[in-house]
Amino acid sequence: MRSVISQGRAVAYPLGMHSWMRLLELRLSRVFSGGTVPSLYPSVQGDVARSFKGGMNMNPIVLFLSSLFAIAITLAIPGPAHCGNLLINGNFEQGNTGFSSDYSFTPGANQVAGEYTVTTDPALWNRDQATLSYGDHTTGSGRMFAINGATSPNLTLWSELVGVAPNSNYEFGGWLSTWSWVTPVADLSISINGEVLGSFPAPSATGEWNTFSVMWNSGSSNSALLRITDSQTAAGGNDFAIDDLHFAAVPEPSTFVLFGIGGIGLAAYVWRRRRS
Ligand SMILES: [Ca+2]
Ligand SMILES: [Ca+2]
Repeated sequence: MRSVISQGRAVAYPLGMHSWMRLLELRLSRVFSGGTVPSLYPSVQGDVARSFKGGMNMNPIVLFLSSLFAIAITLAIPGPAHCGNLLINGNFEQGNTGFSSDYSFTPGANQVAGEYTVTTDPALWNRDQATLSYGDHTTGSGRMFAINGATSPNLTLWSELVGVAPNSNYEFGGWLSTWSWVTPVADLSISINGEVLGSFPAPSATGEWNTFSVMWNSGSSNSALLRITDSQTAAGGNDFAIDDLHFAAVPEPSTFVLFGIGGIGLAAYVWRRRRS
């Protein structure tokens, strides 16, 4: 055992529990103390300097092993914390697959509201003079989901059912553009399991890709029915495209902390090795 003296009290740590743990404890104790933390930045600087010095004075093998341990614990955390995009075809590069829609799939020329296609360029699908020619969001030459907004409200234009872990946080988002200079623009509504989580108007400028996203906690759910609707019902205008949809778990803050501790420890180990 060795002790670290800080702020007038001594704290004993087992060998191998290096000073980064002390820094974490200081930060968390202040966060949860409920009091204000005046002049936080100079305080953090001081703590980091002391902790870094403590880490440097450790046996490098112990520092290396404890860093690996922190990273291993992080990677071993069960659940969805390390999953990427859970959608099958969020970038639409596979074409008209992986999702459901109440709209009519119309791979030929579009002329009326309520139709969609998956295309590399809206101008290849809708030949109106008001339609802009431009590329998808993924690469500029890939595919996008192009929609001529329906006149019936709240039809599902895109949906997918995804399995989730209960009591976990997820982010659902994507990119949205307008392909006709005729107004009004579309107004997307995002819902999961019937709960509306956000509304996003399409860009007023044609051919620009704007991002949108919502956060969601799964609660007791084992699945998420992701749904995008358009609350704009105008036939003229209301022409838009979406691309690069993503639905992914949001890692817990504790995951970031553990991973950060491991990463910093490994960096300190490498630094120490180069100096010796
Ligand atoms: Ca794409
Ligand atoms: Ca239209």
